[in-house]
Amino acid sequence: MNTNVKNELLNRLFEAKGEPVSGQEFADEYGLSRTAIWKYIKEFEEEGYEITSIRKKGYALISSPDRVNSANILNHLETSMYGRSVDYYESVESTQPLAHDAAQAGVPDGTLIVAEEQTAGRGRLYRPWSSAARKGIWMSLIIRPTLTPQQAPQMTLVTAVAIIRAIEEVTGIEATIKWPNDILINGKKMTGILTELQADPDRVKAIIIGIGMNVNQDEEDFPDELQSIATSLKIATGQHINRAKLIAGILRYLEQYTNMYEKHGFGPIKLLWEGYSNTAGKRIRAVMLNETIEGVALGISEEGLLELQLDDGSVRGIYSADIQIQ
Ligand code: BTX
Repeated sequence: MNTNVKNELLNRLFEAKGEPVSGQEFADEYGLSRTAIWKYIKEFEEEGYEITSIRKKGYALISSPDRVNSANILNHLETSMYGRSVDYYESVESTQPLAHDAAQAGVPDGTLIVAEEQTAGRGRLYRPWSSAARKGIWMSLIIRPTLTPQQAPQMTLVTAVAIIRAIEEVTGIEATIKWPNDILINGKKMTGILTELQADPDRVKAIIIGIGMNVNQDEEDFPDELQSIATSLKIATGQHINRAKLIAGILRYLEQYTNMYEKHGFGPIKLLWEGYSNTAGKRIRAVMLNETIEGVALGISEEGLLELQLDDGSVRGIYSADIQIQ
């Protein structure tokens, strides 16, 4: 089966917005038989698409299933680069290593690896990330911005702001950011971000942005150990959310803010970020690999470090830590 032709046929059906697409014309264009087209249509129906066949006119798309495949994302996509190329999987161990391999193989800027389910999703320090089938957004975006390796970690903060804006747009909910990589709703973790880098000493080759977002889980969908600390958009809104639309929104804001970061540096992002942070001004404990310190969070620096005022009055910039708000 030719996946590209199949994807293209699905894209045409979406673009036609319910109007018929001629099977004959599509078959001629790609040098296929009409039977081959008919087989693709049958496959789409098995995947949950409702398609009607209109005599002498062709095939029309009536409705699409709740999937985060390329066609569903493209249907909402308004970016110029991000998400224009999508590798979609039903189930993977983790999208992150697939994205690393794809980046090394030279895929274009903005290529998205997305899966309905991860069986071994991971967070920072290889902690497990629960990624239930068809309930969330489990994706890794490969970007190639003109940034130095030192500027790359701030992409976590750029991504956090983009996600908050997209959530607000699609659901009306205002989430908050817990430095560095958590998005919270009502104090519970709703999204995690994992930013990884492929670089030469002086040049970024690719940044892999892993996003794990709880979207349509009910409380009982989370494993026991997460039920008291995790939440989803469905729990917060009481509504089923269109994941493909949300992905398209995230990609649009992310493309816009990454461009802004490349052109104008971290200043404008820092301002946006501080508006959504739930950390500034609070007394926190920062747990790092080899030490734990306490103090009052002042904000973030131009480099994206969390600035913590310790009890002796001195200020420490923290690169990476788990934060507990006291
Ligand atoms: P993190 O290290 O900040 O968070 C990991 C911790 O979060 C876990 O130890 C657990 O306590 C908690 N946790 C696990 N799963 C969930 C969940 N679904 N909701 C809320 N809390 C949870 C955060 O790391 C970064 C996560 C990135 C995940 C994406 S998904 C796409 C890509 N592929 C992949 O394997 N990882 C990234």
